[in-house]
Amino acid sequence: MKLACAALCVVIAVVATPVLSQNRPVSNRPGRFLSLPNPQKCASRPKQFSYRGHNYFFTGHVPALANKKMDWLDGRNLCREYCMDLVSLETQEENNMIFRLIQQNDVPYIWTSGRLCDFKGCENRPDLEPKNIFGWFWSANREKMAPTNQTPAGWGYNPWSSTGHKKQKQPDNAEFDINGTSESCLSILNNVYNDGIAWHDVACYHEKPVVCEDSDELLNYVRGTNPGLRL
Ligand SMILES: [Ca+2]
Repeated sequence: MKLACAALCVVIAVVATPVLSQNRPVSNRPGRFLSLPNPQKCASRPKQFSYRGHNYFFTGHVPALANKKMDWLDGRNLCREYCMDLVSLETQEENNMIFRLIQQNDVPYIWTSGRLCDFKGCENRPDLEPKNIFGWFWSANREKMAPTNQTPAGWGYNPWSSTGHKKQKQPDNAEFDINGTSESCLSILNNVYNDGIAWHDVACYHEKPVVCEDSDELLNYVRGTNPGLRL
C-alpha cells in the first residue's frame, strides 16, 4: 500500500511536467506513466556489477539491449521492470565507479535518475530556489542533491561540468534558449565539450543508453507480493 502510494505520487509528479510538455518539440507523448516491476524480469535481472548491496547493469553490455537508446522516462521504465531504476550517484565512490565504466568502455553518454524539480508539486518550495542550484534530486529515491555550485560534502570535486554549449558551468539549461525545452534531466557526458566525463543538465527527450541500479523500494514490493521468489 505504501509503495502504491509512493509510486502513484511519482507517476503524478513525472507525468505532470507542464514546462516540458508544452514546449517539447519532439516525442511529445502525453499520458505516459511509470512502469510497475515485472516479477519474472526482476528475478532474472542482469547483475553486471554491484556496490553496497545494489546490483547494476549497463544496457550497452546486455546483448538484447546493446543498441537501445531511450529518452529519460523510457529509461526509467526499462529499469523499473527489472525492479531497478536509473542510477543515482549519492557518493563520490559510486560516481567514480560509473565514471570508470564510461571511460573504460568509451561510452559517449548515459542517463542517470537525476531530475530537476520543475514540475507540478515543486511550486512554493523556497528550499528549492533558485532551482538551478537547489532544485535537483535523484528520482529513484527522491533524495535531494547537493547544491550544484558546490563540491558535495565528502567529495573531492564537483561532478557538474565547468562548461557546455554556452561555455558556462552546468547546469546551464542551454537548450531552453535554443527551442524552449528545459534541460530537466541529468546525463553524464563523455568529453562532449572537451570537458572529460562530467554531469550535464540535458533535455529529457534525448535518447541515450542507461545504467540501471537496484531499487530497494521495487525489490521490497515484489518480494512482499511474491513469497518465495528469489531476487
Ligand atoms: Ca546543459
